[in-house]
Amino acid sequence: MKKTVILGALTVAGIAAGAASGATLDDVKARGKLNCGVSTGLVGFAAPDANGEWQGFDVGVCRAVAAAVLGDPMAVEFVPTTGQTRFTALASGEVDLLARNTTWTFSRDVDLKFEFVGVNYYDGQGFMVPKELGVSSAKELDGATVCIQTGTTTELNLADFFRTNNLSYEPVPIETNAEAQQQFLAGACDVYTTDASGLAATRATFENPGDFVVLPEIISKEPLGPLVRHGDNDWGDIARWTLNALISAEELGITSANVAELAAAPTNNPEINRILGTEGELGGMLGLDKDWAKRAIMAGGNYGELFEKNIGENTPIGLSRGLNAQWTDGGLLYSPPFR
Ligand SMILES: N[C@@H](CCC(=O)N[C@@H](CS)C(=O)NCC(=O)O)C(=O)O
Repeated sequence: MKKTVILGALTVAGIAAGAASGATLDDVKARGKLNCGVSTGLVGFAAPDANGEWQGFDVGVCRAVAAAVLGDPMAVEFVPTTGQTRFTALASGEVDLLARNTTWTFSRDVDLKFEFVGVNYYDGQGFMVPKELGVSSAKELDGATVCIQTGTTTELNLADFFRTNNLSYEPVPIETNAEAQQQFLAGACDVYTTDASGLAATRATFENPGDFVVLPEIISKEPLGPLVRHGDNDWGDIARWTLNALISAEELGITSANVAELAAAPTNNPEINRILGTEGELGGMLGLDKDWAKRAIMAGGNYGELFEKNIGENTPIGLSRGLNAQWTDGGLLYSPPFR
C-alpha cells in the first residue's frame, strides 16, 4: 500500500518535470481556450446545468481567469477530474489550472510540485449520517462503514481521527461524489465523510435532506484553492492575482454591476484605480492589458457575488460565510495589496 502511494507520487512528479514549464500563457492564448480541471460534478462548486453549461463557485474561478487572459469568460474547456486523476491532469499539461475543491497541503506543493495560488474556500472535514442512526457525535461511530473518496485528504484524515480516538471503521472506497451519494443513500455505508462544503452540496441534492444530519465535529483544516504546476511563475501570478482581484473587489465594493462605471475613469480610491487599470501598469506587469481585472470581475462578480450565487445562504446549499468572510468582517479572506 505504502509502495503504491510513493510510486504514485513519483509518477506525477515525473510527468510534472516533463511538462512544458513557462509559457502557459502563450499556450492558452494560442489555443484560445483555458483548459480548466474541475470535479466530475459537485453542485454549487462545479457541475453542468440542465443545458450542459458548467456552473459553480470553482467554475467561477476558471471563468474569471479566462476573462482576464482571453477576454471571454466562456472560453473555457472544462475537464472533469476525480480525486485520483486531477493531479495527473495538471502535471501532464492536460489542464492549465485546477479549480476543484483541492486542499493545499505540504506534499501536494513540495512533493507533487504544484503551486496553490491562494484559497477560495476555507473548509474542514465533516461527517454526515442518516438521522435514523441516532448518532450525535463522530465519536459514536465505532465500527461504522464509511464512504470515502479515494486520492483525497479525506481518506488520510479519517484514518488519523479514528486512530486518535481509538475507534475502528470499515472504509467503503468510492471514486466520485455521485457514486458516494448513490452508495450512501443505498445504505452501503453508515457515514459519508468529506469536506463540510461537499457534504452541504451533496445533501442539498437529496430528495429528503432533513433525513440526514451533519455531525458537529470538523476534524481537519481543508484550505481549498486553485493550483498550477511548479515552474511557470508568470502563469501562477496570473491565477493568483485574478483570485486576489475578486477578493479585493468585494472588500473595495467593486461589483459586477458597478465595475464598468468604476473603470470608466479614475475614482478617488487609488487601489480601485490600480485594479481596474485607470492608474498604474499592473496589467502590463502580468503580461495582460489594463482591463484584465475588470473583465475577471465582470465574468461572475466579485468573490462575495460568486459565493452568494453559487453556495450562499440563499441557495439550496446554504453555506454561511464563516471563515470565508472578509478579514474586515472577522473572516480569513485577505488579499495582499494591489500596488
Ligand atoms: N479537499 C479534499 C477532498 C476533495 C474531493 O475530492 N471532494 C469530493 C467530495 S466533496 C469531490 O469534490 N467530489 C467531486 C467529484 O467526485 O467529482 C482533497 O483535496 O483531497
